Order: sequence, then structure tokens, then C-alpha cells
Amino acid sequence: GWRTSHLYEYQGFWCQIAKIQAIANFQKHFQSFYSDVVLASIPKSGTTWLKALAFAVTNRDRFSVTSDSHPLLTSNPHDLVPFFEYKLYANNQTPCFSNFFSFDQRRLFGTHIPYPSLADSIKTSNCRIVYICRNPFDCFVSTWHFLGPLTSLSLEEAFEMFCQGIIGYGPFWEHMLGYWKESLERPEKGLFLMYEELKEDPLFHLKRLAKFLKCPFSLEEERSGVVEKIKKLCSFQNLKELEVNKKGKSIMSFENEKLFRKGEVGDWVNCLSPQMVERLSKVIDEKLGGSSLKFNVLP
Ligand code: PPS
Repeated sequence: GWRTSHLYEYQGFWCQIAKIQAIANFQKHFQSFYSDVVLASIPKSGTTWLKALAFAVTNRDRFSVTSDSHPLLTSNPHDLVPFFEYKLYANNQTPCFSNFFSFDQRRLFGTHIPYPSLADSIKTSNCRIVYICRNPFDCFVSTWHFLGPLTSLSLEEAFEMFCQGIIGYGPFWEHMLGYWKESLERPEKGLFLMYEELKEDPLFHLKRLAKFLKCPFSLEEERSGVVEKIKKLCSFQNLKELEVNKKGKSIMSFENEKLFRKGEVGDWVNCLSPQMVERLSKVIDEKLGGSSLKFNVLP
């Protein structure tokens, strides 16, 4: 691929050169089980939140969500649900799955890799894929706050690159459309969640998630408030205040505390000029207007 500000084009998406070997190893070697769950997203779309929710939901028979020793109280979600490209296949090691999962536990993985570049066994097996999508305005602003200080780019330059599709694992429209199409074509295999919808009605979407993952909440659970407790356990406020999330690094060299900034819908109004809003609206219209994918951009 060719170089644009540390990102290279690999299999049609933008990627840091340092990650290419890990991704290639994952593609070549990963073997999925039918029971696996892959949580996919473009960065800064709600990955950490989805990991927490899916972990709490699928492990609630092992770890009561009301327990004082629930793993989410002492581990960052990224340590419970490893990324293929940042954890399992990083450093060119052969992954040690037993560091993350006991043999009888359902495996949950995270990834930012676009759908067409997933390991074949994920696409061909019966394992489940859950995608979380966020409106591009907030996605850009979140990325800017996270990565901006680490680059020499101005806000305007970073924004222009984002609009041209030059962002890790982007273009964002191709990333979203790849998983969107998959969820429409094979709804039993792919679930498409929206950050904004999850914010608006977490209980409804948590039930959808549990049903999709074949562990629906029983009436008894609903009556005793288990769904509500998972919502609270995984809420932005709760996770942000935990000691474990105020220190340490769970994704490469990134501080855990930086994973919890505002956690709101519509913060882009505080960052983007009217011209920027117009520019990105046009890009969204041009690239996604023909699809049935639509965003809520206001709280
Ligand atoms: S990463 O690095 O890709 O894993 O980051 P990701 O988790 O996808 O995105 C970070 C943004 O998600 C917000 N966040 C949350 N929102 C709601 N609920 C919970 N529990 C939660 N946890 C993290 C986080 O604050 C980032 O968004 P912004 O807009 O920057 O606040």
C-alpha cells in the first residue's frame, strides 16, 4: 500500500503498517467455533461499551451481575474481550486462548477489521457477529479527542482525511456498509446495533442482543431487574468511575482512562464548524444515501 500519514492501504482499508502482520496472521490461522461471538466496530463507535454488555449478558450464569466480584468491576472490558489485532495476534505470537477463556466458556472477541477481511472461518461458520455503529460526526470527534493529541495534524486536516475515508480501518462508509449488508442478508448471523439507539433504549437493545446470542432473558430475570442491572453495570458513569478504568493500558499504549470521555450523542456540535457539518453531511449522503442505513445525530 501507499503511505498517508502513517496509514497504509491494505486489502482496501487504511491500516497502520505495524498491524498488518497481526491481521494477516489472524486471517490465516484463526479457527472459529460455532459458539463464538465477534464484536466488530470502527474505532470510537462504542466498542468498549459493547464488550462490557456482551460479556455481562453471555456470562451471567457464571458471574451474577449483582455480585461484588463481577469481573467487570476489576477488569477493563478490553481485557475480558480481546481484540484479534491488538491482543491475540499482536507481537506475531501464536495466541494463547486459554489466557482469556476457560474451556467451557463462550468466547467473545473484538475487532476493527472490515467484514471482507475477517478470517474465512468467521464468515463461513455459524458464529455470531455483532456490529456497533455510531454516527460519523460523533465518531470523528471521539477519534479526534483520542488520537489528535498524538498526531501533528490540525483538526481541519484530520477532518478532511476522515471525509476522504482516510482513518484507521476506513473508509468509514465501507466499514459500516460491509457489516450492514451482512446483517441484512444473514440476520441470524449478524446483528447491527447503533450507539444512538443503545443510548436511547438500552433495555430494549440489551434484550435484542441476548436473544440474538441465544441466551434470552427469562421472564423471571426481567421481573427481578437483571436487564436493568446489566445496563447499570455497563453504563458510562459506572465504568468511568471504576479504579481499574482510571489506570493502566488495555489497548496497546493507550490509557484506559481515555476510553471514557463523554459518552454522549451529539457532542460534535461543540467541535465541528457549520462548514465541516455541511461537508461531512454531503459525504454521508453521497456514500450512504443509497443504502437503508440512517443515523440519529442529535441527542
Ligand atoms: S475503542 O478505542 O475503539 O475501543 O473506543 P470505543 O469504545 O469504540 O469508543 C469510545 C467512545 O465510547 C464512549 N464510551 C461509552 N459510551 C456509552 N457507554 C459506555 N459504557 C461507554 N464507554 C465508552 C467513550 O466515551 C468514547 O466516546 P466519546 O464521544 O469520545 O466520549
